[in-house]
Amino acid sequence: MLERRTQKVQPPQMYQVVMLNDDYTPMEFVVVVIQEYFNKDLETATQIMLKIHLDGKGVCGVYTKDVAATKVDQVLEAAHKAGHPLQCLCEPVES
Ligand code: TYC
Repeated sequence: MLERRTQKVQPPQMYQVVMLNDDYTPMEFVVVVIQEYFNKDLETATQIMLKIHLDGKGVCGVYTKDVAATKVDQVLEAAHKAGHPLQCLCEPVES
């Protein structure tokens, strides 16, 4: 019989999508991006944007690896298309 103790399933490693501040991307654009790709309401998106503006970076959301990577791609593509230097990245959440 198989050992039950060896069957434990770990929850997946989660990744946070971190957005970085810059001096050129308009605040309004960042708020729209956070609303659109991270499903935040206007007030929450504005708070996250202001935190990034003041602290240099901020977490927009926490996802599994593939979803986080897709969010990064979407943000970078939207920023590039709009001609803004907005940067974001994903990093593993400390467990
Ligand atoms: N610092 C930018 C400005 O003053 C606004 C900004 C906020 C840019 C957040 C990027 O991730 C960012 N226009």
